Amino acid sequence: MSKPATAFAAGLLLLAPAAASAAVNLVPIATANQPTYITNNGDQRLFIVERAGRILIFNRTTSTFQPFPFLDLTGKVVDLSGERGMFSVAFHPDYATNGFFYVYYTNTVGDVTIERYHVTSDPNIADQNSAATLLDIPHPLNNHNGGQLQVGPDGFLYAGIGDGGGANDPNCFAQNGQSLFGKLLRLDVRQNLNQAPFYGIPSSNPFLAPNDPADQIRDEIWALGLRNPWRFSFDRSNGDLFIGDVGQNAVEEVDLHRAAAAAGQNFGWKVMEGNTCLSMDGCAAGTPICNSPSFTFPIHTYTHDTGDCSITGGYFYRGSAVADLVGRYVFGDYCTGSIRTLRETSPNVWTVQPLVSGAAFLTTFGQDSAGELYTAAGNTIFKLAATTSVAALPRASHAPLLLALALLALGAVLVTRLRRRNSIRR
Ligand SMILES: [Ca+2]
Ligand SMILES: [Ca+2]
Repeated sequence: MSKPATAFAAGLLLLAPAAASAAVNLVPIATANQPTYITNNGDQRLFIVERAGRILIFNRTTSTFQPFPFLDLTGKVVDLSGERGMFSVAFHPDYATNGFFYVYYTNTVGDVTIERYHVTSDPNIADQNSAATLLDIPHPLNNHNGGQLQVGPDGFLYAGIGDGGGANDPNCFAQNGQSLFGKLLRLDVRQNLNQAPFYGIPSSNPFLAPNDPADQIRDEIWALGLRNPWRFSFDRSNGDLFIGDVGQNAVEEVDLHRAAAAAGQNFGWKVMEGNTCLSMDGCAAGTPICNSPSFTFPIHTYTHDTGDCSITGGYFYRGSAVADLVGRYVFGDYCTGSIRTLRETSPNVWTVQPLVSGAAFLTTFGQDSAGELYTAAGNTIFKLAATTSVAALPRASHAPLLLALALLALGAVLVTRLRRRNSIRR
């Protein structure tokens, strides 16, 4: 059950910046039940997706949740085995006039499902019965479900699909153009608004005929060669697309698809894990080999050597409240909760910097309408804030209260960690 954030709203310092890093704090603002995503629709509301199938609305101004979920699909998302659940929501580019939005979840038999719903006359309540299915992709294994939806600056709906699960992509789906697994899809949701499949193919998609005359690659595909793109996002300023692609056993990576780059990029999985040659087992003849120049290589990799295990991609910061984040891509690791930034210190050279030693089970980042960033770890939602906001707290007169709140918060985090040991590790 989600709770209003009264206990956390004081801007309590819980997690301190890592040594020699930027001045940023994670300020707890709310709790929810296994939040998997945080986003906005251009106003004060944060839309918080819970893994079990609810979308909650949290008002940033009042620091309270709406009393009822925006959407409750808990009846449709009943299988939470492995990494299954509901993962994101995105709003139609014409939402203001048509009220359509999209959700991505695994259904009762594990199929990757992308559906459209409609808001009611109450802007805080969606019509539960307005479902229209865009894609239903059978997915027998319960890991690598992908899960990100984003509307790009071009107004198209992008969806990140995992490689189909198991380990090491045994069927080489991510390199198979006839499979939607291991791909980034780009759909025109302004086409077929009132008829199945409720999307069309953008005329500029790279594998639409005549670019793909033998139709070897499905028309929906925008990019190939991803393992489990657990969070991708567009730089809201220039449209560059950053992808956090989860690795197998050794290497996590950040990929960049610049707005000006040619469409149809191949990010290399499973031929490569990061910059390492991995395997061609199960791949069809003609699949590019390791280090092929046809691959797009990551702008950053990191290993599991120090406890990190699974990247959680974030956002390129375009807010204003945290000066030290300006001009940086912010991302984290699910296991350690460490949050880091990447900055392009010279053309095509990206420099990593530790930002904050965060809380484990870091599932997602989110962005509000002003471009400020949030993250979720365990059941707690944090705002990334400048340290000055904490320094301004009335420490002297409220020190006992703050200490009590800190102990409560710490206890909640520890309980959360224990409960979530086996939940949605990717
Ligand atoms: Ca095609
Ligand atoms: Ca790759």
